[in-house]
Amino acid sequence: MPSHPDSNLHSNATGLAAKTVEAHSSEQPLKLYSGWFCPFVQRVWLILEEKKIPYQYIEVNPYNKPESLLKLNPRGLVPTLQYDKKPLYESNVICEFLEDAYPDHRTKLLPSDPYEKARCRIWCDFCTSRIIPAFHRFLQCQERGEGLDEKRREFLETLKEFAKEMDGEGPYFLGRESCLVDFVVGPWAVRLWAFDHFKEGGLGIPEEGKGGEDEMVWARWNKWATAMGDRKSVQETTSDREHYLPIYQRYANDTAQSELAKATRSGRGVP
Ligand SMILES: N[C@@H](CCC(=O)N[C@@H](CS)C(=O)NCC(=O)O)C(=O)O
Repeated sequence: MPSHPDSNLHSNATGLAAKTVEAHSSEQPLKLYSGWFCPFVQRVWLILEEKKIPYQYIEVNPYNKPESLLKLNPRGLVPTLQYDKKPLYESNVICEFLEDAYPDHRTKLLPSDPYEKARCRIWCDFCTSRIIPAFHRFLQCQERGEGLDEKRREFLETLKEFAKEMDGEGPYFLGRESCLVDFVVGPWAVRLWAFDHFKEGGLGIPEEGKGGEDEMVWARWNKWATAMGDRKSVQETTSDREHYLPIYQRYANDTAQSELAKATRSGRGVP
């Protein structure tokens, strides 16, 4: 079988993320099987860092799956967690698990009010079921002009819908304190540079003062995105941009179309 094109991607985290990896290289009962480049991993990684939970970081390439990963997760996806010698996977599930399993570790991720908690889960789901698919349809669009504009519009609509749900003041989704929703959506927000880099016309969020009737919504989005980009945990789990470039380059041209379709059908993500 031909090897997956991402099987030879850069082998390890770089920049500030490399320092975080280094700080978590010693043996711990809680193990994170990770790919440095993966936004689903970053969700979990952010929460481990935010909550200061002791963990061991183990870098694997999920496109060249080692036996150690397959033993824990037969689908061989990252993130995979080993907890008390037992496996756990699916980033959203792991994030909530960490909240439940380490109750004394603050930051608290979900409000105790049942309605607010459920509302947070709706917006976590919105990220997975609406924002991420629209992100990929836009990144992979091979058309130019109207075809590309339509995918851009569709993606920006999901961001606006999300921004309208945020607390008015912010900067985070629920207000002054960050919550699960911020960490579930954040990894894609800090990858938006890929559109300016690879797509004609760029990401297309209007500049300040040029948002027309959406001016306030974009101002709120920008406040949130800036707060996320500035957050220590986000910076310390992000590698140097030059190593993400070849991955997104591949997804932004047509060579990865069929992989994305296959991955989406089987519930897998792509970087
Ligand atoms: N639904 C999974 C998606 C995880 C995922 O797709 N990770 C990618 C890397 S970004 C992966 O492991 N891909 C390997 C493969 O597709 O075989 C989650 O939320 O954890």
